Amino acid sequence: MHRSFWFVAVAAAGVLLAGCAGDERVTESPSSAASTSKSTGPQAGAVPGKVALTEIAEVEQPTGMAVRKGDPALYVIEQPGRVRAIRDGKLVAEPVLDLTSVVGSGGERGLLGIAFSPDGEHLYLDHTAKDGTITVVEYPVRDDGSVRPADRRVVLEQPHPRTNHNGGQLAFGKDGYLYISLGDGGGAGDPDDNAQNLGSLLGKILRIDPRGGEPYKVPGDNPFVDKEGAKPEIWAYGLRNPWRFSFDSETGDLWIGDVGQDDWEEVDFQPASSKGGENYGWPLREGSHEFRSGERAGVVPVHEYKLHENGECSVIGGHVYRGERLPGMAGRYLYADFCAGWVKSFELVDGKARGHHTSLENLSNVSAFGQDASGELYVLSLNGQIHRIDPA
Ligand SMILES: [Ca+2]
Repeated sequence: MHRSFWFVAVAAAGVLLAGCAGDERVTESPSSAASTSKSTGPQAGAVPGKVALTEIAEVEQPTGMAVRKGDPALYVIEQPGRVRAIRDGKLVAEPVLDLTSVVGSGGERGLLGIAFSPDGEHLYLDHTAKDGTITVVEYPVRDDGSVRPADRRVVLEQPHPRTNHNGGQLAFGKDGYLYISLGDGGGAGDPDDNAQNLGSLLGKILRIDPRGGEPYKVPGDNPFVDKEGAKPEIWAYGLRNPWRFSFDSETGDLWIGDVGQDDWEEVDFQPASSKGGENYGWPLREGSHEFRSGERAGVVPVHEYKLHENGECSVIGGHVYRGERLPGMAGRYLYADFCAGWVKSFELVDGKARGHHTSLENLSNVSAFGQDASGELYVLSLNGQIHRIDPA
């Protein structure tokens, strides 16, 4: 059985999967390991505590969320190509931007990523064009949060030969640069050998200064700027489909959920002190396991899990919790599985994932997480709902 992409469940279902059975979105008890550690506040060993979901909006196929400096709205993207705003707890009826005429959507394609510049003055979107080309665009944002469609500036275009593995995450690091994830070109097993090829942008995370030049500037301290034949935009490589990645809003550490092939889903970690250039192994390794014969160099994931054991199909990378309302979650990394419908978390202790805990089950098609300015987290379901994670 070939499993090559994460929207497969939706594609197989024809439209979107129906909601989960009932509303049993309650937590399990904390794991015994966590329970036995006395809570000492938001440090190692804290008990995650029970959580509940509060639905804040319903949109069409949400794939990402972002917030803007000085603006209390939550901005959500819809896979078919719209940017929506949630203001004062209400979904604004008129889209901020409607790109449905230029976005190629369906399966794994669509409007896939959103980020605002740290000063809040520019909006960045990652979408596939009608012909599948991965496209990163920029719009100036006016003070009221509105954007003009005519102000579109194309920052990056990368032809993509197949429909699956587009990556699509955008995020600014604490260094002020824009990081962009791209999948390996699709198919299965990286047939074009892109992920290990430094001459291709596919299967990579890029790092650029989008305002430093036209169409952008490559930071001079990127890891491969002086390497002959390498694309200087590359920050990290050896990735299959880094669908969601995030920066820890406190430490600046980078967390990557890289969707696996047939056996292993993985979470990769890169400390904020990294100078870039990490090889995350694909397709030589899937997770920490050999996939294709060859040198097994590179960085192994801090966490991996086996596919299909409980219906798992694709990891959905999340965030390190830095909010206030769930003190037991402080410093824990939350992530999900698209098909299995759970949200789990762990903490990183001496480079190892510890204190694994399941917070939520029976969610439907988790596509992404969101994080607001206070550090509170949201779960997005591809069938429409946007939930905030609250104390139970
Ligand atoms: Ca890997």
